[in-house]
Amino acid sequence: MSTDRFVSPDDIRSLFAQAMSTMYRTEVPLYGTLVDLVAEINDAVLTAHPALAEQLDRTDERARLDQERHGAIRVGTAEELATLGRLFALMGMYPIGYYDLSVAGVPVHSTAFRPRTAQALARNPFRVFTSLLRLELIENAALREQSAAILAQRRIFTDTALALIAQAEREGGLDEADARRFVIEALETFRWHGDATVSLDTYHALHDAHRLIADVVSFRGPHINHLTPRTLDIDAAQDGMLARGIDAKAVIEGPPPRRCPILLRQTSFKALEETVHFPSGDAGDAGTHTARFGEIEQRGLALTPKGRALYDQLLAQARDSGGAGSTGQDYPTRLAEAFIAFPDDHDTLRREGLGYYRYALTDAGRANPGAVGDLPAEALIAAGLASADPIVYEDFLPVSAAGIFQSNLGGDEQRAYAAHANRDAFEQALGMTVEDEFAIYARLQAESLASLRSR
Ligand code: OOG
Ligand code: NI
Repeated sequence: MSTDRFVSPDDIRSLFAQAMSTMYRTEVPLYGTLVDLVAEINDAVLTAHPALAEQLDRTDERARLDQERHGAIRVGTAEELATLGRLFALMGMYPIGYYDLSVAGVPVHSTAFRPRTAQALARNPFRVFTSLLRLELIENAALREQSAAILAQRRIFTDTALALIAQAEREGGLDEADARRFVIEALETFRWHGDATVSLDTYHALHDAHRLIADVVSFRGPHINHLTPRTLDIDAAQDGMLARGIDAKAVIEGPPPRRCPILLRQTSFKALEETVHFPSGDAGDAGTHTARFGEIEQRGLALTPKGRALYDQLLAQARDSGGAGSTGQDYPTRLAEAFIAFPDDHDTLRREGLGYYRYALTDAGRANPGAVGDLPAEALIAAGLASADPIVYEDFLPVSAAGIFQSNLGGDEQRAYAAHANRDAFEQALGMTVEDEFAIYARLQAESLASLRSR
């Protein structure tokens, strides 16, 4: 049976990412400024560092760089989350990783929907950080019930989107015309609504319980709250934002600047205060809401569990020293000092098993299969017969995500919930299990090692 009549999920994802970017540029013009800034910086970095440009060519990251984005949304019910899971599956995006943000005072738990094979990631790595509101963490029972009742009323997907999802599941895909319709219909779920569904009084009550609850419960849909282009130099991006007078977050989240970038570094501009219409009284009320922002990220080496444990330990050390968390003028210094203990050259990172690498034969290796034989990878690298390039981190960091949430909730609210990780409940709501990110990186590395011998 031929499946040619169906558009590949990778193509649907690319179309969707492009459509989302175009929509958000119109909705939040400052996001367009960030995209332009990042394009300028990336051009300059690639010109100044030909070796990096070659590495990105080898790892298929260069072509995707201009298109690369992540976004984030927050939903209110299990049904919404489960339907999103089905919608993203049509675009080849699957739930990877479980993030408990209650520890950071944000009443949600989350996953990232993203592609997971080397080929799909090379085509377009679009990812959406997706959070589910945890009503059970609201203390006020009446407010909890009111929120649940409001959420039960809303329909965040169009009828056509739902019909196309069901059709694709039944038939195994979407043809070109249906794929285009699906992208247009799916986009509706992520659109901003300037009119709330609750009265201004209700909005204030929700807001007093937690700003994020108001954000999820008061609107017709889970508006995309930011989109993030990927830069090759986040320090330059941060300087560029400040130079343009953009109200950037005070500190860059994640590891300090390094020669060999690891994991993820992020900065953002603070959420905009937007006018919202509330349907109270006869004419309604005007109010404001802060939710939508823009972010820039720099991605580096994906760490193994061993490397990640070291990262978590050093980050905690930097944040705890002086008891000042990530605030305080001296935080960048504390961070840099703590991370002296994290090796910063790829040979050491690789040999100590701290990160994942993609192995490939060099021209010399391809020309000389006899010499390659069964030699271990490290011996091939030493002999110039193979290369090892960092596998890029495709996921998120809970401490950083909490910092991004906090700086964008408007105000400096800090609320503590005890740790409430509940992966089982999240998976049950989603109707799928979330995949382990490390298993995916390990598989990508193993595939590349196998390819050294497949001749
Ligand atoms: C998500 C914040 C997390 C990131 O890049 O860590 C995030 C949100 O505010 O909904 O996007
Ligand atoms: Ni983000």
